[in-house]
Amino acid sequence: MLRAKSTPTREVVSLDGLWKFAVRHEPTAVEDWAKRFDPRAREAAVPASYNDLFADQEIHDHVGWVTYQKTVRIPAGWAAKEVVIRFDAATHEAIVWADGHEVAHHVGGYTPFEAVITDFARPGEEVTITVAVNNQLTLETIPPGEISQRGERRTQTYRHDFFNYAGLTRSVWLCGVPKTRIVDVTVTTRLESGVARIGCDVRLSETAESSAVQMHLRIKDAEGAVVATAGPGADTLSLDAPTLWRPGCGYLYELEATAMSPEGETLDVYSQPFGVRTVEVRGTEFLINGEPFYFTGFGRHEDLPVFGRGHSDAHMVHDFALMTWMGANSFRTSHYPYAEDVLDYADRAGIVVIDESAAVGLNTAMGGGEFGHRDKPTYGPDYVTDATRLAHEQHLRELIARDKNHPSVVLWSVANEPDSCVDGAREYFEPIVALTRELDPTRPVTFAHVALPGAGDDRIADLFDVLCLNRYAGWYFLTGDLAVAEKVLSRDLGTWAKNYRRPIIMTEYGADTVAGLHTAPAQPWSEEYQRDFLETYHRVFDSIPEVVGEQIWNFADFATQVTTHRVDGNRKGMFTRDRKPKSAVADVRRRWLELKNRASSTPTTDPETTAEEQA
Ligand code: BDP
Repeated sequence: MLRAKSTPTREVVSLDGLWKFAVRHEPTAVEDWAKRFDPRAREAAVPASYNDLFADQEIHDHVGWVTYQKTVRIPAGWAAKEVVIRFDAATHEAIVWADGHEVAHHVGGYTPFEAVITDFARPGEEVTITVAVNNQLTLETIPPGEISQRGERRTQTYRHDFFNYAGLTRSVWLCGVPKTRIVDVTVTTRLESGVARIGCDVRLSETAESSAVQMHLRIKDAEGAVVATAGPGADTLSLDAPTLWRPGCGYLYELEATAMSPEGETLDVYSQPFGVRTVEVRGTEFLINGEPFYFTGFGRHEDLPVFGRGHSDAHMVHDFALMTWMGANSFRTSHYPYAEDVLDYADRAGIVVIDESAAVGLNTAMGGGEFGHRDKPTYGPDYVTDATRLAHEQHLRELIARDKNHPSVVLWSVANEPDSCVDGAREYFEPIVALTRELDPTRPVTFAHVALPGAGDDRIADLFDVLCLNRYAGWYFLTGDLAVAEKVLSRDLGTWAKNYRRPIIMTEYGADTVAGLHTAPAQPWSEEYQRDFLETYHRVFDSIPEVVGEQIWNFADFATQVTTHRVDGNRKGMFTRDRKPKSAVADVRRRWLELKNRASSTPTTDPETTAEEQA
């Protein structure tokens, strides 16, 4: 789905700001909420999760529907436009009404959706938008969860280890767009003998005019100079000696598509940024532009005080600045698709992204980040069913449609820590992987593997291109015993390397660390232990050539559901929740800057030669 943006033919109005907000208790019929505007309702900020905005336990813990309302004036000049409202995300389910008429219903808390509201949008006049948002997770949602009743109270349980923040967590846009318009653009790039072939698939809305539309394409370089053009009928453009998108140097071109009527009238213009780069898994190497790439960085969360999972440009800029300062070159969008603003920014910053779906918690042996006792089988009528898989597939469709054009995205992660060693796992994941490859044949596919089953027990890893492993020896087990943990980790990684002959990225490793807690000798929870823990893991990585990346869990401390093993959230951050560095930052920074220097002084393979070799 295209981003909301202004172009010569499109106008956008941001609906971010304060919206009237109310917590709803069923069984009121949901559509009744849209019938009246309550001027006395409290106000909530958008974008933000609503949970931490108020000092109100009931709102913080609410399970079910809330409503947001805003009255907006349609710009007077939009008479000839189609009016579309676009939600960058509503977590997890949303129903939208325009002046009481239902215009959209969407399930999936981290992908965008839009609705045409032209019939209710009179230029120069006001329209009231009501959005009901439901935060419930069920066995038919991704991620899954379960609802139960505790006396009068409805409660939500889920097996993933981050707080179920909800609401209008990303921007909302009102767009005035042409009726005959571009609705989708897919850019693919290929390198052949020093020339980049740019495949452009531009889709139009279906109107009486669209079959006669002529599409004109041109590519501008980063300075805005036109470097390639194509007339109607062409869907491939060429760039001689293109400047490549590289880790650390996010060079972007822009594809400008202009839809024209046969009479030469401009109907719509849309510009899509893209980068020219190759990604390939070859043997045990992960290659970007034909050069071996070693991932350094973090698993992260969209998690902030007050905002919850709400997007904030200021915090995004700051987080990227801290990551770059540390020498990180990558992160994983653990454990859901992040705001599109974040991927746009990663494209420009040259930061490499492992793009993860929201499929987390598909594992009854896990609960809130801890290994529990499996209370029921994961795959079967009581937990992950066909309905869960269908929701997962729909989510992947929306994720890949949204993120396919980002050069920063080099790898899809279809799930975090699913149950992979039991009956049903292979049957579940075979179609999931096949669908991902069909939706995007240009990127490799992975999943993040939980520590529980050993290399011998896993039933799905061979379906994937890259092994992403999450490990906690020395924390959840062998707690405090890093000497033995080192041996166990080394044996574990060595076995995976030998059995699978694929690149390994350590996508999680870390120890909860309370900032300011110091002990001698190093004890779990102290800053000294975090430092020793990471140093131990790094020694092991350096001894196993198949390890092509390390992403520490986590970039910053984050909010979780309340349990007895979390004190004010998960404390495995290298930074506190308000982004103060813990002691280990200095050591890791030294290591990553050194790895970076080593990589930039290593002679590199010519990416064009590599592309030719592949062909
Ligand atoms: C892993 C999960 C991650 C948790 C982490 C932890 O992938 O979401 O937060 O453990 O326990 O199992 O800190």
